[in-house]
Amino acid sequence: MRFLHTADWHLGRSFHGSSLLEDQAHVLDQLVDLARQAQVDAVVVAGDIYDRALPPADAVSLLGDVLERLVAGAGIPVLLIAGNHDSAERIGFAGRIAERQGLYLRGTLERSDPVVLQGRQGTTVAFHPLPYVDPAQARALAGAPDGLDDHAAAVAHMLDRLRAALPSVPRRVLVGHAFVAGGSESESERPLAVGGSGMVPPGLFRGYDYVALGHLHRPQRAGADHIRYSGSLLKYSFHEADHAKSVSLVELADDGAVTVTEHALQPRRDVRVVSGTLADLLAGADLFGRDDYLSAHLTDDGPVLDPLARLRKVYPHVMEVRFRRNEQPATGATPQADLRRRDPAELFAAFWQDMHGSPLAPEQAQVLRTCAQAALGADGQSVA
Ligand SMILES: [Mn+2]
Repeated sequence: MRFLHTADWHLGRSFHGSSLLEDQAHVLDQLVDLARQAQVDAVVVAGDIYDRALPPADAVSLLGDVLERLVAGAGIPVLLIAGNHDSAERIGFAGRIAERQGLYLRGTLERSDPVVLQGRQGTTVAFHPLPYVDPAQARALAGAPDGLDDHAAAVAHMLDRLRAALPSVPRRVLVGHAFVAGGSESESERPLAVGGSGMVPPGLFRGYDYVALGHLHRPQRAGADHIRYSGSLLKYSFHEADHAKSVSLVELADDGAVTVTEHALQPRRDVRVVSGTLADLLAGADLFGRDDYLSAHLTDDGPVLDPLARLRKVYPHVMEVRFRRNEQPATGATPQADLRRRDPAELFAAFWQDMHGSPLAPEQAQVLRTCAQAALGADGQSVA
């Protein structure tokens, strides 16, 4: 059995106010091509299909188009589950009808029957869909025991339900959306629990040959080599600039042996952090990939006028500007007490020293004294 494991598409997401739909369509084209060329037996999408419960219409159209190409066009079964960003009911809409065509949509937690698929090489695999488990929804299920207070207890209960519905199939894959302990977080994930981690221990997943996870946006293992996150489709924050986004091609042999190959996705525009003085960047210091989504970290010491608009003339997709000088640790030169009694020019000089790590130049100090005297009356009180 050979299948593609992907997750966290977040269709309809925007990046610093700019729609990513074309970027998402661009990498989904690659995913469809890979599924066809590798002749996979299935594609599993482990949640966070959309970025929000009520996705924009063009995001719904994109998903419809991709599913049509995979399921109807290439005859590849697709299994989708809801993540914490999705509306469980909307993802599962018309699921029992779609299943007849090879499209398996699992949103809410009621159903526990697996999706049993036959590989081209003959291996039969039971895929267990485990959409994002909200503890309150798990408690509301018929027959739920007491004590489903956190994610670990709720997921453990849901896995018991799935195992109870197990057919006599030797190979099993779990498709889930959860924060499994041992994984590392990124900035663009929405935390699952307020005031707690929402984590579940990897030991809960015993008995599965492979666990196809969604939620964490960096491709990674979680506690064991066969318990894995495929990572998101794209970099959804500048903190992910160093991630290599990919989809996982999973080969599951008759004897349960698993081989995973990560296939890189080539984004339409990369997400990068560039740094230098404004003059250097405007002069084209980083022209390679000038169309990428950029976070510009300016290293200028002096004042910089309207840097975002000026940078955009060279780099059309600069999304933010930061100043490296603001990131210096305070030197402690600014006096903490009796600020009202200090001379404003002296106070500013101390503040400058604190921010820059070097004193004001004599001519700067002179300009400052002149300004302070103009702003303050002869008696030292403000005239403004
Ligand atoms: Mn996500």
